[in-house]
Amino acid sequence: MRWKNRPQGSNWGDFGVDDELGRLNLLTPEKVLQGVAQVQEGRSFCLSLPLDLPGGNALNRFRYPPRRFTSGREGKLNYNFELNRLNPAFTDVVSDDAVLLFTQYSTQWDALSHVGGLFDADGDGVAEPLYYNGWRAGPDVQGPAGCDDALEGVNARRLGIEKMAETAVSGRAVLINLARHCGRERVLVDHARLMAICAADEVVIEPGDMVCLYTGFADVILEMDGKPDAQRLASSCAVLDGRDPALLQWITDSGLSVLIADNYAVEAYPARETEGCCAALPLHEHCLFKLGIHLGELWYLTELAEYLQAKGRSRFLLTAPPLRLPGAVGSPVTPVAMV
Ligand code: UVW
Repeated sequence: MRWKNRPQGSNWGDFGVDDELGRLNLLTPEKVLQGVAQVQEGRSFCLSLPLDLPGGNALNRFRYPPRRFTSGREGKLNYNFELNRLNPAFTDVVSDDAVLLFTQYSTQWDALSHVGGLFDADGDGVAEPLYYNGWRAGPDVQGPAGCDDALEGVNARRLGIEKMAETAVSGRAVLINLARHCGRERVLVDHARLMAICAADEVVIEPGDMVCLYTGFADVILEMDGKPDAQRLASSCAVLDGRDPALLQWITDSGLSVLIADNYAVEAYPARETEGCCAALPLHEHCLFKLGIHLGELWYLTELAEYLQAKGRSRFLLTAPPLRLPGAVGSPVTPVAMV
């Protein structure tokens, strides 16, 4: 057993001592069938931004846009490469490329190895760095040996994003349209506000549902056309109040399987100031660390939200596997909604 004590409010061990899927365990075949039942018109929506947005690194100074490049071939580049260089009889022209991609730059999933916490799980009086279900920073989520090694050697041996990909991430999803009620101002949405919006729009969430929050933030990004204004981004659109205990308890009690938004971090970041020692990202701590709830961020939900509003609906079929990229702590994703 890796731990004696589990964090208060966590579900560590409930899905098995060695579980790496968390609440994805609730995305059962029954939830897939419930999702399929939502497909009535045969329309599909792409829920990803172009992956070179937001543009620059104004949103997060440690994350850079994708860089594409190619390799050399026979003294030329392997791009628009004419195969008649190999054999004069060949008529083919080929291009290959590679990409250097920050897995959390644009539309993304956070793996459960993305955010952990300091917690004394072995009861020795000293808090250790841990992730969901007590998997350990170091042996299980391996960091580089030193700063010079930062480009190599990072490897989530446990809780890597490939575990999520292997489930295929498909089932019924529910959209909550925060933008319709909150507009484009930066609004902190707490439990009371969220429940009032769900009641007004007759949105019902059942265990295993994937929950999507439409705030309009991705529309602001698109309007900035690759040249984001950091101040405007910081003051735009709704964010969840991760410091509201009632909201966190609702996430626990609702049984939602994953939580998704079109904004930067689902929750307000930085979170409201509070006294004492605490997580800077309280909703990340609650979801990724305590409950094993994957977070989707910077999704593009606009056209789907407009469609659902026009039809008086909130539910749809969602298929959204990340890349099956072993050991990664996040992944770009091209989610597909069907209605
Ligand atoms: C932040 O870094 C604020 O959020 P995330 O890593 O989930 O994008």
